[in-house]
Amino acid sequence: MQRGTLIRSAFALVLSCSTALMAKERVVGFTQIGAESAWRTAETESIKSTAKELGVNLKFSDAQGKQENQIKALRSFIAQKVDAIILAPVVETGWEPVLREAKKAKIPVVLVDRGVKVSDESLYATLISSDFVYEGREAGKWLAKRTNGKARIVELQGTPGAAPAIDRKKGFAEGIQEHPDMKIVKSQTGNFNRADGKQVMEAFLKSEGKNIDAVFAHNDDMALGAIQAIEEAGLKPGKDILIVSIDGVKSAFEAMMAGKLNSTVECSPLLGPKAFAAIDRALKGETLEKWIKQEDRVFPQELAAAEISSRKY
Ligand code: GZL
Repeated sequence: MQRGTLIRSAFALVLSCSTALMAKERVVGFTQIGAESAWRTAETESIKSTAKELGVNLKFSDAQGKQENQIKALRSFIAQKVDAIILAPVVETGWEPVLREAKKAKIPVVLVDRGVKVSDESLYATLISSDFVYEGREAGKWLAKRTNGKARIVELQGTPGAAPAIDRKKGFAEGIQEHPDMKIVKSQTGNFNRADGKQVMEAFLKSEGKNIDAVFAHNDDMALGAIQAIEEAGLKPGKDILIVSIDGVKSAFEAMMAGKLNSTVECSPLLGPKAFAAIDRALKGETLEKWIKQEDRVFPQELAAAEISSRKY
C-alpha cells in the first residue's frame, strides 16, 4: 500500500474512533435514598431532568431508605462500568469498602445532599450539599428571637445517623445555647416523613400537653405532620404552639400563609445541574473542591406570600 494511502487510512481510522468516542453515550449510576419527603422527590426530579437534558443515560436506583440497597446499587454500577456515580448517602458511615471498589474501578463518585465519614477523602470527588449546622442554627436563632429566649421545645429529628439529622440538631443547640430558658423537653426521630412526624407529635402532646411552646422539626414534612397532630388535639398550630422547620418546600410556604407554620429554613434540592457539572470536571481528570456548598435563606411566615410564586420545588 502506497505511503500516502496508508497515512490517509490511518487518519480516517483515528477520526472515526474519536467521533465514536465523542458520541459515546455517558452512563451515570444514581443511588437515591428513597422518596420519604417532598424534598427528596424534588431532588430526584432535578437529577433525572438534568440527565435527560444532557442526553446522559441515568441508571436510577431507589434504596427505600436502606443503606444495604445503596451498597448493592453501587456494586452493580461498578460491575456495569458506568462512567460516574451519584450517591445521596442515607447515613454518614459504612461506605469506605464500596467507595474503595469504585476508586479501584476508576469511577468518580459525586456525593449529593448528604456527606459521609471516611478516612480518605479521595474516595469521593466532591460533596454538593447545604450546610446543615447553619440551617439548624438559624432555626434556633429565629425561635429564640420569636420567644424572647423562653420556650419549652419538642424536637422532631431526621433519620438516625443521617448527616442532616446530626448537624441540624447540633446547629439548633448552638442557636439557643445562650438562652437558658429555651429547653428541648422531648426529642425523637420522625424519620423525615409526615406520618411519623404526626405520630411522634401525638405522643409528645400526650406526655407534655400544655407544656409545649414550640416545635423544631428537622424537615417540613415532619412539621406538616406535627401541624395535623396539634390541630387534632384542638390546639392552633402557629399560635398555641410555634413551629419552625427546614427545607422550604412549597407546602411549607402554603402552611405559613395559612398561619400554621411560623418559619422554614431553605435547603435546596435542585442539585442536578451542579452534580453533572462536577461529573464533567471529574471525568476530565480535575481534582474538585471537597464541598460545593449550597447557600440557603431563612423564610419567616411574613415573607411566604411574596415568595411562594417564585419557589421552584
Ligand atoms: C437534606 C436532605 C433531607 C431533607 C429531608 O439535604 O438530606 O432529607 O431535609 C430529606 O426532607 O428527607
